[in-house]
Amino acid sequence: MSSTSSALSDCIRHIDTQPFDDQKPGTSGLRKKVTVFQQKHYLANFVQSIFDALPENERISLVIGGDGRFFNQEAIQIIIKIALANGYQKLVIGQHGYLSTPAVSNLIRTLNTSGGIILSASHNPGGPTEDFGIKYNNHAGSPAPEALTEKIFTNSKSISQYHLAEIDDIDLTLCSSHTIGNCEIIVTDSVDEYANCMQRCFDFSQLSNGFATEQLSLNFDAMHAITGPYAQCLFVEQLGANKSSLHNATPQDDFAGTHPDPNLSHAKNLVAMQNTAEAAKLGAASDGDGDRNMILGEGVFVTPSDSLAVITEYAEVIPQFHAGLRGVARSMPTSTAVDRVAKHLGINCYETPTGWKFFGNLLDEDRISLCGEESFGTGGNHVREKDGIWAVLCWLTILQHTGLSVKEILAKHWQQFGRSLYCRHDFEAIATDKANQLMDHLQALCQSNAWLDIDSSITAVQSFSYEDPVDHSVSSNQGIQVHLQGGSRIIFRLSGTGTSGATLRMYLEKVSTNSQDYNPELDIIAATSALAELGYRVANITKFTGMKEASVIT
Ligand code: VG1
Ligand code: CO
Repeated sequence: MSSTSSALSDCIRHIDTQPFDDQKPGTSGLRKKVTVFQQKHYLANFVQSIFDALPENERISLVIGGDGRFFNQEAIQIIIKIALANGYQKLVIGQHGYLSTPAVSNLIRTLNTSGGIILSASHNPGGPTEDFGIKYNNHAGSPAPEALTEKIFTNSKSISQYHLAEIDDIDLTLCSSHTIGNCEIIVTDSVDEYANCMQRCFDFSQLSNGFATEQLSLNFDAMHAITGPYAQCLFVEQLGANKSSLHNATPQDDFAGTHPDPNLSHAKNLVAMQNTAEAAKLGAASDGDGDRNMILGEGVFVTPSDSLAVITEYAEVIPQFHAGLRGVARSMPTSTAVDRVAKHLGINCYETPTGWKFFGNLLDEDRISLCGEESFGTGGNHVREKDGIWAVLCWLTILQHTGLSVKEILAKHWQQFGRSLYCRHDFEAIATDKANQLMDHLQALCQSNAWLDIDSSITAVQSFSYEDPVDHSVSSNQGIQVHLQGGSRIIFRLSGTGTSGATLRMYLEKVSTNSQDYNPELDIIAATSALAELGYRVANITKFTGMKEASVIT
């Protein structure tokens, strides 16, 4: 416990600055190369623009933490100094500057702070020449809604001054508490509160029993990123999973030079492990900031869309949802597997634009209890972010309750609900003007009937627009949907998280009730190749981008 009694006002400086014109937050905050953030005033401008966008009564207390990537520490010290100069009364910071994204959301909610700042570029690589990011979450713990990010962007274009307290850096290595002027600065354990939250959501004594009796076993890959300490505490120390269950569990500021993206391309070692005799009942991985998850069984991969549908199907065995689900939601490109389960359960299923911020109001209003995205994101009403570790605990609970293997759970699920064969083709590093031309072409297609001539299987081409049922805000141009006979779809949208050029995403969903398609070993790329071929034709991908194939297929 330390206290600095000298008047804070003596340390406050008002620093003149010039606006940067590129601080528009994307799908999940502002993401740029580290070198961009290292420019003089760049981060400070953005942070001041956040604070200026908030009403005074929302500038009281703040949680700050990040995924530990390169520049995390420096950024936190800058944010502390700007927050002090802007009159914040309480700052809560994760020890070593570490907090996973769901842990920030949880701390905001448990400590009832006015908001939080998360430093992360999620699954993007880290290091001096790689990516960094920052985003603001509101008092509900939810990523700032569009109205607020617009305000922040507007401020960033006209900022002329920011305020900063010239104090020594705060030591983040130990949990401690400091008083500076009227502000209390607390350095808190990164895991404790989150672990308490998980205890409230799941039955830990039952799960421990599952590990003790070897009914459960786990291979978890933290991908050298933030979830290592969380996995150590929850899976090993609290649930008794074997220490050897954890892989790459020490956070590193460059993720050991890897791409901390939990999918079949980037978590290859885990996938390989799950295809051997040493496979655990459940294989899982999480991303840079701990909000994504990948679920594997013994020799089987669960698409994130199927994972959402299965968790919905078995929700009542998860203590958090024992009273049943209020409703569920998925982002528009996520497969319709969850819709079929929701229909069966007689609950609402909302379709939102891509990005977790769109689930916030639905969760706050208790219209939904569970939601997810095809991009390896699943989450519940316990926080306002997707939550990787939580999804793993959901699956462990389901495996234990049913006594079935992941493969058997999927087989049963498809038998009852049909299967959405699903994959995503990403076309990366496209020149921005070419990508925009391609999207303009698709927009034009929506306005005309020209798609009628492309293929007889197309039933409609629509630009997705969303009206939030709670605050009635409208978000238009959220992607193009090509609807096909039988409920299949092809979807196009541009990524809003990249840091160079544009990325086109083409999502393919083939809905099948043909039991031959229920083979978990089915080659999904081959099974959806006709859809892919149609997608290339509809969007004229090769003509606009020059690319004959996708950079990555997940
Ligand atoms: C991607 C995903 C989206 C997700 C977002 C943030 O956005 O598609 O579903 O919400 O990343 O996730 P985009 O605009 O690049 O498609 V994370 O784990 O990067 O915070
Ligand atoms: Co993430």
